[in-house]
Amino acid sequence: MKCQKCGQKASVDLRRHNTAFCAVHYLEFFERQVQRTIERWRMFTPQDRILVAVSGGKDSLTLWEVLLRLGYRPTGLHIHLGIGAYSDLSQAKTEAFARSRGLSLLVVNLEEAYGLGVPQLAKALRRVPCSGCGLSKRYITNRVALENGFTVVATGHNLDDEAATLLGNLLHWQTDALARQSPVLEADHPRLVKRVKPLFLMTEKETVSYALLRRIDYIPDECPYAQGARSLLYKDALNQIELHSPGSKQQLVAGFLERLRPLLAQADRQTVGECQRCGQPTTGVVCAFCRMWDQALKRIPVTVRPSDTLSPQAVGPSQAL
Ligand code: Q46
Ligand code: ZN
Ligand code: ZN
Repeated sequence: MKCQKCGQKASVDLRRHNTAFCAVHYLEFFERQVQRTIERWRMFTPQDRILVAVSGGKDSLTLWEVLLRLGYRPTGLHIHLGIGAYSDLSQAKTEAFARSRGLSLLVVNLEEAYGLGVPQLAKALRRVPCSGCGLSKRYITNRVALENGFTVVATGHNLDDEAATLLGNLLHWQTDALARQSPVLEADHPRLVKRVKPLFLMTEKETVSYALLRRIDYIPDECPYAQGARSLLYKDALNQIELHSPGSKQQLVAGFLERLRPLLAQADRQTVGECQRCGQPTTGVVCAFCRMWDQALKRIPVTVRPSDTLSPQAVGPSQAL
């Protein structure tokens, strides 16, 4: 196949767009698509203070790279989850990326801040690791963003992630989760920071192609707990459909956002107050994060108690407000 732009040999074949590009024009295409998504969904402007949640994997490092190349100056936030060698390597890759580009990075260590890493937390809660992990990541990113003056949090979720989450939510009729599934979650409370997903229209394969062509050194291994997660089953099923009908994943996600989500979001209006314990937004009296840690620390008592303010460790140059 030949590049649609210059006629040279194509490096990336995009069946769902019925086109192909050489390396140079693919990188250009990818960055232009992300910029369009940011503008079309009014995610942020160059005046915003952007905090990118960076795991050290291909999606989040790609997002950081693209935002930089588009002229934004985002700061990274890495959360060390305490998942053995996987977490150590994830942090090392993230720090190396930040250092190589002179970027500011904040690091929070879950175990140091709260007393337990993800595996011990799961054991204490007697739940799958992803449930405590996901809740902790959402809580910590919001809190760090809020306490450090960021106006928006950007995460690296891609189209495959969004389509798999949507399929899972539909299969189990999780209407609350469906109402909140969006590439842009506005800050509808003063202690909530807006959250956006600028890569939500780029597939996993497209993101990997970008990362490889830009020689981004990401952690190639998946989290050990990702194996066996339901989301992988949904991703496989969606890949089968996409193979026979290119463009299906985007149709599913875009159709949902256009037709169904507005109705669900209208019906889901809840009053958000502040957690009595930590002050973070919640629809209850005490937030889900504080309740979860209360429950875990009852079973595995540790000396560290959730602190009033999180003090992330700064790596690299700091960004003035
Ligand atoms: S890091 Fe955490 Fe993921 Fe690992 S424990 Fe599950 S949620 S799989 S993105
Ligand atoms: Zn070309
Ligand atoms: Zn709380």
